[in-house]
Amino acid sequence: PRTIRRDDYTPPPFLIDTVDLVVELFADSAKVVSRMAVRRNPAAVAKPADLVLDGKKMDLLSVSLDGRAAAHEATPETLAIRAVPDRFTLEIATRLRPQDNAELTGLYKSRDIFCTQCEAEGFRRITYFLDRPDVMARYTTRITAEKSLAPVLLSNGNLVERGELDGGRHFAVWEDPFPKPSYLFALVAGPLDCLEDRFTTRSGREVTLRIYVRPGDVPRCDHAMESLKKSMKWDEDVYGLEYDLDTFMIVAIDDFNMGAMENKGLNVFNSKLVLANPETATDLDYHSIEAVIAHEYFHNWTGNRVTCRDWFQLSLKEGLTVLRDQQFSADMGSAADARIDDVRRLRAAQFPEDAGPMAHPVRPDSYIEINNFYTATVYQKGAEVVRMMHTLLGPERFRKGMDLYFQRHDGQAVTCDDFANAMEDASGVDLAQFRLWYAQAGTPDLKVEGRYDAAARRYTMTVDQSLRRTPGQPDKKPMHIPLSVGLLDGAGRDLPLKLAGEAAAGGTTRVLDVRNPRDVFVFEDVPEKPVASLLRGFSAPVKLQAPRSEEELTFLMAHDSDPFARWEAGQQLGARLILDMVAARKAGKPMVVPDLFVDAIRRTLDDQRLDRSFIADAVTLPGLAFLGELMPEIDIEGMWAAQQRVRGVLSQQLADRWSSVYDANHGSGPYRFSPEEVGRRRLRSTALSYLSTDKGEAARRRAVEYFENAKNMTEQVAGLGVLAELGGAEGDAALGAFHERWKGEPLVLDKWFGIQARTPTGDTLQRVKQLVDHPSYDRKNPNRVYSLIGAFASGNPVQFHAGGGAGYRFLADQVLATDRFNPQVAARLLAPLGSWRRYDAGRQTLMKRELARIVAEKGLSRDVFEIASKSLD
Ligand code: B3K
Ligand code: ZN
Repeated sequence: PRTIRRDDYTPPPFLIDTVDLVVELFADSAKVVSRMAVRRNPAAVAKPADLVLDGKKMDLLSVSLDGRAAAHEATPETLAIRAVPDRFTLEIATRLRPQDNAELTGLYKSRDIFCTQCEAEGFRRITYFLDRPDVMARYTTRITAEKSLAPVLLSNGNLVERGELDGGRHFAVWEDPFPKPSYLFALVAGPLDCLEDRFTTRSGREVTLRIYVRPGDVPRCDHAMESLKKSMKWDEDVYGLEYDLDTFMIVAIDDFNMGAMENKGLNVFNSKLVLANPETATDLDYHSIEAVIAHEYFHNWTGNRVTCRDWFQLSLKEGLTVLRDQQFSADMGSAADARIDDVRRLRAAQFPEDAGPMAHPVRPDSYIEINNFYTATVYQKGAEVVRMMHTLLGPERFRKGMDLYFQRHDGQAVTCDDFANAMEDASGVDLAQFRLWYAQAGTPDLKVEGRYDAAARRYTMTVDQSLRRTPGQPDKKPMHIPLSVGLLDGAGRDLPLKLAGEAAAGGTTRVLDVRNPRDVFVFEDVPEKPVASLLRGFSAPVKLQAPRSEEELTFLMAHDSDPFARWEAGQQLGARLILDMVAARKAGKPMVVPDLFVDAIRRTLDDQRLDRSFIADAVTLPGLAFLGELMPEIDIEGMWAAQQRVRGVLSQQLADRWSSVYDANHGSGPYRFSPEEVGRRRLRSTALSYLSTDKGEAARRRAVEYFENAKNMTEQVAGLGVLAELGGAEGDAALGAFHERWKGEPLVLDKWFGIQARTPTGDTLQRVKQLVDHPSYDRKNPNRVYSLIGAFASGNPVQFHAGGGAGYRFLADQVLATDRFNPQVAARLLAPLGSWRRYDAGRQTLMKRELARIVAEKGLSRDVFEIASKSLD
């Protein structure tokens, strides 16, 4: 397979100004006629005689140029039109078989609904085209179908005509006034009901909002609709951005490779990110729906109005839009929780990626298959990069930068550099060195040491940065890192900060510009030896090392005014003692949990000033993915044993606290998705899980009671998770009852599969293998596959890495089987095998063996080949 390189970019030799599509849908095929106005691109470097279009997996029916037959030649992935004039109309007819399209890109069928997924390169499976984001055209789409099969016909833009045809067929014509790249094209047709609402923009434009779902699901759309309206309002209030069409539509689809897609005016969503009611959706589902609806809506400006020049610039739209959805979520609930959530996710998914074989810059330099680069690095780290600009510029200048970006680039396909230029020009802040964040892969290590000079009343902070090599990038340059810090006095109060050379103190939180391998910052007029609060708000995506005593960390846990840093102090302390215990265990010594940690957790539980969500966050131990990143060689059994020991000790020594938290947070009244109620439920289920660690009779009884009395899906799932881990008769009974009750609800059944796949105890692999053969399992449905195979391989490290390689073999078999029909899903499943370098020699051999077996397979997709072969490099 061919490697595509960023440096090879050249502007397209031709442009397409308009596309008129006629799509005729039938029970077993679709016919597409595309009529395009094509002209040579004046900005092109080369002037080729032929027009070469992208296209694959279709039957070509006819080609005509300006109404006459045209000389052409098709290969499996291209169509060349010979010796074309400077300006012409091209008409191409193709036939497709959507019902056989199990890749779920291009035009496919999800049960009885026709739908499309074109990002990144799916449009070329619908018709031959210049399928690249810098070719922007105005689309008109005429859809015809039998009325009884597809009563609803949708595409981008505004509905301009509809009517009846002979033979029980009907048609609809949609016109999108905004030029767009082909990846934003969408078409949906089928039996759908809709929830309708309205939104008036701040300039008075009336927008009709519609959410289309399968008949019967309309009552589960209210939360999605509320989320949409909040998003529209928020984008006006915070960024001054208004919606620009008369209708905004969302369609929920059951078979979807990822979360959702921001097609212009017609977002297509995985139904799990639309449908919700308290009986079937958890708090986490409610939260994800709100966040993803916002994310896709925000793309209308960051992605659609201003799009990417090429796919290497993917983070231009994704990093920026993730930052925007994070800001939105912070405004909708607790900002502290939201930030903790962002960081947890970054550390669990992106840090390992940055340390593994697929490590790549936020703006990658090369790829074999672009679908493999919809990664935590492009999305989550990309968002951190934009957030750092926000930190360096401050909110006002950042907003000016955004305004300038839209003013300059509305209607264009641009680069990450164009974005940084707008930020720089609007603010006057020099971002030259900062741009390295787009170019250099890897997570910087930051070492911070402080020294207090009592006589001089001076506190000196020495900051060392380093960046390890990553694939293809042996030598790294120092980065520009915004390091947000504060200093606390002995009573835990923030001290006013004055840096050497400043006339007066300014503020109690300062952002230090770290730019060199070593930087030294001197604070003056410091009255006493302070405790430093470092990386407040997680001001940069780095790994921080600071020699702080356990007492200092517990002090910060109790006093830091920055909620993120306060939570982080607890995580650092927890991680440190777990890692100490892992080392002790390895040396055959006892694992001891220091009282100081138990006391700190007790104080957190007793602290009346803290809200419940924060307490739940603060008493949750660091996860295995995060801990693993801190170890030179990941010791899964050791981490698990240590983590369980800490849980056990906290469970015993704070038993009275967990009980009272459990009892006090019972709750009453109907389900509400509010920060307070979500926090209450979270804290209560956290207490339940601590109360269940001893697996005793009382614990079992309590968990059964909790599960049986659950008043909503959040409680049911929490109870079921605890019972599944407890195992035994209670576990089996609960799983049986849950299945019996929910076997008709696919989204709920996904949770049933997922909980079993994630159970860290018992013979989980055996169970997962049996579940693959369960009548409710569907290997073609991505949600189902992720909830079983994905949850086991990525969400259950203890079991995945147990059993002498049986888990690895199982995963490889599943990847190969899935790759035959859905390469994107197969490639995503594969990722955990890539981390083999991080384990002991025995596991390395076993993991590599499976990767080698995959690479050796004939007919492998580009997707799986790229990940498997790079993982072995
Ligand atoms: N832009 C889409 C992702 C498309 C993935 C293609 N493999 C959803 C999003 O990030 O908003
Ligand atoms: Zn996105």
